[in-house]
Amino acid sequence: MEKRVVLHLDLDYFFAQVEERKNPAIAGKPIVVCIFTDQKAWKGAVSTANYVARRYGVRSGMPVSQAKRLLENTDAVFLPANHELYEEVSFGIRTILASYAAKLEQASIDEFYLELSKDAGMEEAKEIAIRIKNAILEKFKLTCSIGIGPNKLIAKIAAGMQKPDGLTIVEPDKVQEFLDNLEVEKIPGIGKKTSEYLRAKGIATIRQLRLANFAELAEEIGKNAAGALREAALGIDRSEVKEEQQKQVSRMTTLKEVAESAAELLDALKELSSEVAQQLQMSNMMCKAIGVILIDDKMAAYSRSVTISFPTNDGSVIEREAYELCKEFFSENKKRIRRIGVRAEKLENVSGQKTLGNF
Ligand code: DCP
Ligand code: CA
Repeated sequence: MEKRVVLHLDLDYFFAQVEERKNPAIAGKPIVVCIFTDQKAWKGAVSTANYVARRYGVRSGMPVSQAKRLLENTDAVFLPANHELYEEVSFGIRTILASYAAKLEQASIDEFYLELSKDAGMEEAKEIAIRIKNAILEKFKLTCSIGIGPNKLIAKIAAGMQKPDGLTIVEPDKVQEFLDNLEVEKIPGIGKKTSEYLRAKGIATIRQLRLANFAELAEEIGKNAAGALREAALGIDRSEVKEEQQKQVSRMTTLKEVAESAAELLDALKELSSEVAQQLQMSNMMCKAIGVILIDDKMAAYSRSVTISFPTNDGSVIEREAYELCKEFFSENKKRIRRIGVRAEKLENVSGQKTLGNF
């Protein structure tokens, strides 16, 4: 097996941290980001909470009403999730990471795997991790936790070890030592059922799992599941960092003056569209959809997008569509816009396109 250096990055209490950064006045208070089904009736589920709120027992997925009870008599802040904003931040972080990795895989809105160049040693990997943490802190004022190891499994477990703002490095020859003392639940993907099953058999740590009777496990939970557990217990993971096709190209800018109509956005749209078009041309791509992101003076984000009939990487086409979207937005909303973004979506390779000439 070839030697690899894999880095896993996970943003700390992501949605809540973005909210904290947006409004520093609430930092230090318990913050609960909620997916409301009825905000007035406190109905809905907790999306995430900052670490202050977690100390009171608040967890992702919990009913909002329960979180409210746990935080009674505190100055807790409950906020509705602002997905557009988190997507935008996530995309910006992805862009930072792309410049550090030989391969980059986005595992979720706030988790990434980076494969570092083959000859990067652990020392160099550590330096890269520190630079990445600083870049994200500087640009987005956000902390993250990073794990580095010889494969994705070890990197992911390592990233969770010293949250928040952690950096954990597991040298290839320290993998077993690292795993052995951990509880079996640290293995990503172990569900409640498997964990209860293992614990009922007296298997609580990864060391105990490694030394377990696998023939017996295979008989009881199936060969595949037992095999996967065995490999994880030995720190083996052959899965690759999968670099997906870029899905979108976007550019954002902060306006010099607040805009309250599409006409006031024209100059910015022109410039952003031309930058997006250039980026598409450089990557030999066309887009089949165009979107705009509008962020108002309260930091609320709105987005609109439209699918076009022919793929394009022409700046003036992108600008025209973006302008129409902004007009539509202002006809429906009265908002004071502070930041504006143009996004090319549904990308495809120019070379991959079927043109009449191919037939
Ligand atoms: N999320 C959600 N519902 C869940 C779990 C997560 O809406 N049940 C959202 C909110 C989180 C984001 O996804 O901010 C990332 O999920 P994580 O599991 O990474 O949790 P956090 O980033 O909030 O916290 P941590 O610091 O533990 O990573
Ligand atoms: Ca996270």
